[in-house]
Amino acid sequence: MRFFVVQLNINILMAAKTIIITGGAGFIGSHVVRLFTKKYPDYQIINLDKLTYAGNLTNLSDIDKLPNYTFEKGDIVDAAYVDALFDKYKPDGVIHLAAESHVDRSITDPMSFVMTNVVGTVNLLNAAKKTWHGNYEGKLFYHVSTDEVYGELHNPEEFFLEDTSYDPRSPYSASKASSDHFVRAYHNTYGMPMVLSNCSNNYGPNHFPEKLIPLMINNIKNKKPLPVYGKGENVRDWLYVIDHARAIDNIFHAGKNGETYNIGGNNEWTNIALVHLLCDLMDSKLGNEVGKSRELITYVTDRAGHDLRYAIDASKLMNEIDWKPSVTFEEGLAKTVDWYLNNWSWIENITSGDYANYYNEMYAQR
Ligand code: NAD
Ligand code: TDX
Repeated sequence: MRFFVVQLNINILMAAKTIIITGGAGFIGSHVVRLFTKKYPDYQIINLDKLTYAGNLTNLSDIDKLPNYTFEKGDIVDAAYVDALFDKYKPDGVIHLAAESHVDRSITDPMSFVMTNVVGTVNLLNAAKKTWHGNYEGKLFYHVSTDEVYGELHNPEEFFLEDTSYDPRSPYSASKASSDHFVRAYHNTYGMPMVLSNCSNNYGPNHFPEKLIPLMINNIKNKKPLPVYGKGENVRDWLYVIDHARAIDNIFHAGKNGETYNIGGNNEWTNIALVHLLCDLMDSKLGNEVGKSRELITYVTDRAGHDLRYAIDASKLMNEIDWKPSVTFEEGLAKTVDWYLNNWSWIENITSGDYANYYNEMYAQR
């Protein structure tokens, strides 16, 4: 019976569809847009992105000529704009990734996180509600969230489960937790069909170089200090970004209405062990003397309110929906380092701000 229901959902959702993917020019969003445009040629994929400092259309330069791909530059905080966009495309599905995503920025500027992550999400929910107008057949609002909403773990035996109580401890995680609550509230109050996933730390190509792994790769290459916060003992559970995109695909098509799914790599590393690994990998790729890059490690003042450990139990997703990571951490990290070294202009353009030119050349005249 359960198999029949899942199969029915897949069939309904595989028919030609229009899907608005928000934040599709960002790190994870660009991998989701690529997967959906290539795997589902019958779907029309609308990428709605404001192109903040973190949005970069060169992430999608290999697929942006596909006939089922459209880019719309816009701000989810602008309710009138969002309403008009939904009216124009009348989407069947929304996959919502747009967000302010960097914890350190949320500490210095919490309000931009409230605006995009909370107000922006509610604007999207309202637009979907108006467009679908109670006719929810074949419709779905997919909200992409984070493991940080669950707070931090101290007991090494403990993992975040879908029913772990929320305990956000940074302005970023508080804004994501709030948006999660709104999505569930719209499901409960208005019957909005939704699924939600909470994923652990992603890594891979196109990761913005303010985040730990690409920042370290960039600094190692440029022989700059490697800033490790505090004692480097904080633990993160790392997942290859393409495996997150695959999980989103499977949950979008086979997830149960109203349900939450945790996504994680079962792959915990202290920050210092990970930085050591990256130093050694980069030294071998760059032909450096063994141990050379470790000399760049510099312990710096800890992040305020730094969460100690995140660790996801993804067994619900693995058991109820067919998904498991496709690469080991060793493979994924080697692919990631190779991608950065082979696409060094990507990181150079970002650090010099040149990537905005791509938008100006490709879209601004249209
Ligand atoms: P990112 O910062 O790389 O990309 C965010 C994208 O959203 C950018 O393209 C940006 O231009 C766009 N955006 C920001 N504000 C906008 C606005 N007001 N209107 C329209 N577009 C806007 O983020 P990411 O790391 O790819 O994360 C994507 C989503 O996944 C976020 O919701 C984040 O909370 C969640 N998430 C991230 C991770 C991770 O490890 N990176 C893990 C779990 C969940
Ligand atoms: O320079 C650094 N030095 C350092 O020690 C940076 C940038 C980070 N760190 C530490 C802080 C964290 O313990 O490394 C760890 C990872 O830091 P980030 O890459 O900033 O990620 P994190 O704070 O764990 O949040 C990430 O995972 C969950 C994403 O940025 C979020 O968007 C996602 O929701």
